[in-house]
Amino acid sequence: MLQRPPRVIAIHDLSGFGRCSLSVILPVLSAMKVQACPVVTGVLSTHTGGLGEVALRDLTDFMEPALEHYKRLELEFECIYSGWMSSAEQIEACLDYLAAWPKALAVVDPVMGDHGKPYKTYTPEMCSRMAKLAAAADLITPNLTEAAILLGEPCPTAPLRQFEAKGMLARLSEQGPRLVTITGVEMADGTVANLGYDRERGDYWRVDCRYVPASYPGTGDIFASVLVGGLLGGDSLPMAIERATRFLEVAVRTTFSYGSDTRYGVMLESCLSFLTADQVLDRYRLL
Ligand code: PXL
Repeated sequence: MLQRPPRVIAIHDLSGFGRCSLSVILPVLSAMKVQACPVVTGVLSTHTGGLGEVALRDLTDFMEPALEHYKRLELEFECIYSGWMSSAEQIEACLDYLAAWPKALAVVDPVMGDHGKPYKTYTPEMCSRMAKLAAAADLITPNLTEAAILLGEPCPTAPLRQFEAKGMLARLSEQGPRLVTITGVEMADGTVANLGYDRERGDYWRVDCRYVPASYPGTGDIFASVLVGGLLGGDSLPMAIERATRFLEVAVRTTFSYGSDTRYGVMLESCLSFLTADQVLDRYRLL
């Protein structure tokens, strides 16, 4: 038995304003009793989603020396969890982190885009390297846009039927990861769902989301962080997906009720205590 909280290397950017990446990942993992050790890929004034010209410091040259230091310290980590990258070389450097702790749960959130298109700073080269990194992961957590980019397919514009959703999950898993989730999938039955697939068990899962007519940056980061915290705390995959979905519902609905500027992200500060409350997780179902 571990005599300390599980430890995660979190390889993400730090955006000062807009509630995404490490600004939300660190509080979520801490609240879930997981020690998050950030390796910062870049420092930004804000996220790149509609707040104008950002100030950005790329930290590609920080990643390798930080890795070497952790190796010298012979630190153990139970999980390596990566997200937004500021250069193609950084995506490559993540592979060195995965290789250094081969037994750690390798979680790649292939942050590349949303709403059918790549983010401003993501070049085609970065997207193809991200596909290589995703192939080396145990678990990937794309949204529907990122899932399509990883598969080299056009982003679906129509709601997905059950067999189409299962096909996407299976094709993503064939690229390497044993566990796959896809967030924010509009299903043909009229609901938006977060989906999961466990290749070893052969099980497909869905957790339906209560609809809110607004979309906020950082929700993918929160989803993946709660998923990581849940899995490291002993959740099954569908339980962890439901935990993340329920938490985001509270955060999104709270924020929506205040009518805040969507670009400012969700009001995590007001909702964090929901993460530590006991919950009955029984609303996941087979896809
Ligand atoms: O939430 C994903 C994300 C992370 N980091 C930065 C971003 C975004 C999405 O826009 O711009 C800098």
